[in-house]
Amino acid sequence: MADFYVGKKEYFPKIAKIKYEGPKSDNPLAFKYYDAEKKIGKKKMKDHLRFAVAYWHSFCADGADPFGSATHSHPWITGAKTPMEAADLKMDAAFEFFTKLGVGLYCFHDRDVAPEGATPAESEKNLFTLVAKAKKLQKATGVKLLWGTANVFSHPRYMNGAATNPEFGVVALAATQVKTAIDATIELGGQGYTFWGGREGYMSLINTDLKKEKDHLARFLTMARDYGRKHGFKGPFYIEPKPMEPTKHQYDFDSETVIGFLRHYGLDKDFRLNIEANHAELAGHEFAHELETAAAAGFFGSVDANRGDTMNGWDTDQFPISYYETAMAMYAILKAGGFTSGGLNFDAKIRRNSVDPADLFIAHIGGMDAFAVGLEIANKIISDGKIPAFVKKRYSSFNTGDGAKFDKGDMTLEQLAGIGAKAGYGKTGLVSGKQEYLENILNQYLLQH
Ligand code: XLS
Ligand code: CA
Ligand code: CA
Repeated sequence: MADFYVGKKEYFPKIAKIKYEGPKSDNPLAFKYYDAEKKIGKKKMKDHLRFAVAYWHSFCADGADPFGSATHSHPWITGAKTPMEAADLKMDAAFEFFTKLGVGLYCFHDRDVAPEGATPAESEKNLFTLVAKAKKLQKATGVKLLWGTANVFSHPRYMNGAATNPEFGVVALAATQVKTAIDATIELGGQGYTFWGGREGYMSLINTDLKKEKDHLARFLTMARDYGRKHGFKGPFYIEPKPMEPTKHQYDFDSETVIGFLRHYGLDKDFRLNIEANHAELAGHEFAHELETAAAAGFFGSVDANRGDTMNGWDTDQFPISYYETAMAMYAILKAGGFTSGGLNFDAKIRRNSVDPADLFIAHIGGMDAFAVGLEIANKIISDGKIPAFVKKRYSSFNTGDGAKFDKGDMTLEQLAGIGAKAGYGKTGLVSGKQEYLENILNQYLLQH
């Protein structure tokens, strides 16, 4: 097998397989920190990080924004005569990219991979033509599908939502897509299936029956779960929280909201969360907060790795670069036991003015390096032990005696109050949280890395 895959045509002829060259390298097309085979604790870096490439941003998006048209002219799109031919070339380009970058996983929406046809049956046929090709390429390259999903938000018919649409006919058409996308995911051995509630929310309460819409969302997810399980899909279904954009309010607002929703509707066994850094920020949370919240409730699943811009309030989907943020995220992920069927999917896009073919590689290299550093620092936090030991000690009054009884739920409020009354005020509570001390330790790890 060649070092990388090339279809009928090589799309990135000037770029060879990306290698690890170490922190001193000044080659923009080399990893400085991501050393796939390096062992961190018990696992190799590549097995800890489980990177995936997002088909939509990397091979479909063209740099257009609300103020201007496309700036990225992809040869795999411009060189085709029909949408199906374009889809075929695009898949060659995608697998060339995955294998040159050395990423073992990818994610897609149905419509990223194949165009919509004139009827639902034709759309299904289109998708399965490309699924057959993907199956061959996965086999030839060893690249696997992290998760599949359906785009039930871009087409105008979904302007009022998909599963939460006030019109039954649209809900049924969304089902045709979701059913087929689940079939495609199963056919490709996809390790998960994601629901991002694109337009599952409202623009205004004045025209919305909120309770009905949430009930319908749960009904739809339950049907999808039952269908997947009946057809042999064993992986997790993911909900990807996002508080707003495109709707003013999205029902899957943040981790805590989604966990409550899943429990309320009895979906907590089959669904986990796919947490995106930029969406956390839009919800007013740190990325690590969303990860810890999911993990604490047993809902940690997968990650969409990117970042927003702290100066503005929209979903800029930039490539991650902050070591501080990746360190805190990887610390949360390691504490949660690491990834099982999830991974780090680069739901990130190069900027509108990043028009060199190499920019797509450079952006991913930076993101992979940022998470490699994050992993090293997180591992250092755990192996050095100062920070975890501090946190452990901070709660040590619950380890023995009355504290332990309280912790186990073995006490009434009267008993608890009695203990407080007997002890009196004294200096109880005046213990330093040492936040700055701990932050300085983390900075030391970062700089000594
Ligand atoms: C959009 C979402 C989307 C999902 C997949 O904001 O991030 O790309 O990840 O539908
Ligand atoms: Ca996402
Ligand atoms: Ca996003």
